[in-house]
Amino acid sequence: MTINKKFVDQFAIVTSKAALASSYFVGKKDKIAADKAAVDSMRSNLNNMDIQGQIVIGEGELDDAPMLYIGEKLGTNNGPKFDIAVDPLEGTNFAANNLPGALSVIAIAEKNNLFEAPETYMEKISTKVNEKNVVDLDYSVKKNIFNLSEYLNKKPENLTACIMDRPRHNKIIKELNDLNVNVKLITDGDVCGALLVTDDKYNVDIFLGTGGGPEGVLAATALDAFDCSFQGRFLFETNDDKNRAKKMGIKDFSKKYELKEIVSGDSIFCATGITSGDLVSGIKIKGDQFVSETLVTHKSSGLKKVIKLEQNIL
Ligand code: VTB
Repeated sequence: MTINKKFVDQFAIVTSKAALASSYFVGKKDKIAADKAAVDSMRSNLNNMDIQGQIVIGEGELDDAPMLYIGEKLGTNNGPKFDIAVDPLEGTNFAANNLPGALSVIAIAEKNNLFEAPETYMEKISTKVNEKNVVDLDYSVKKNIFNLSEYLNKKPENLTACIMDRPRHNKIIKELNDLNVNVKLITDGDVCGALLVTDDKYNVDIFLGTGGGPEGVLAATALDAFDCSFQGRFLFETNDDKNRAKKMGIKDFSKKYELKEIVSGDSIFCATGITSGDLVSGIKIKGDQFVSETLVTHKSSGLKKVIKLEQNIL
């Protein structure tokens, strides 16, 4: 089964409208308002679509998220059954402070094909090389860099690794520095960070480090369409984390997930820029119209490109 291509445009419209809604709060130092605007817009537009959708990754569980909560059903109930993962505002700090890289993101797969990721941290690794045993979460940083260097025929000093700038990554960053690898530090937004391996124009060979689990699933969907590699391992630190994971059906807490275990079958990914960043430009308002840029992928048709839409502001 494949997902009809007409849904690509429909989901791109959903993320572009959510990005527009959030864009009114850019630079206003109010993360919550910027997020709420994107959530409200995304939810109402998804509800207008002829789909039987269910949120597998959203704003949290019902208790703490009245909207786009995990398990929430969306759509008119006429149409295909989809698993839906959303991050209506990825990079809340970027939007609140008018910094580059705020995105509105959605990933879709056919029902039961998208991993329901708990809201915990995930150790991640992605590269453009989709070959077994080159880069692996179980290898040391040194082994990954040497393998990648050999495979790409590039000296370590000509490789670039992208990683979030966090104290928890100090050891990895030191190892990368010792190996003379160029390090691209990002302050937030590891969905985008992971996707920088998809095209040589970004000059990133490997993305690694620990970030949000839900963000890992979103990134994995696009990486699958780009035929890049991804592995993730959840980190369950507290008993509470473990209990929630158990409820979601996770038995092995230290399992390393391969990309295909996170997303399988056909999928769609859309990421619209709220503020301009590496992947896409942000929302621009021109009179009663707005212009959006969305990175879209559709696994079965091989579509992967940035689309520019000009729509009326209603
Ligand atoms: C990432 C990143 C987000 O949170 O998942 C990160 O993609 C992880 O959490 O944009 P910490 O900030 O605790 O490291 C964000 O940076 C913010 O939601």
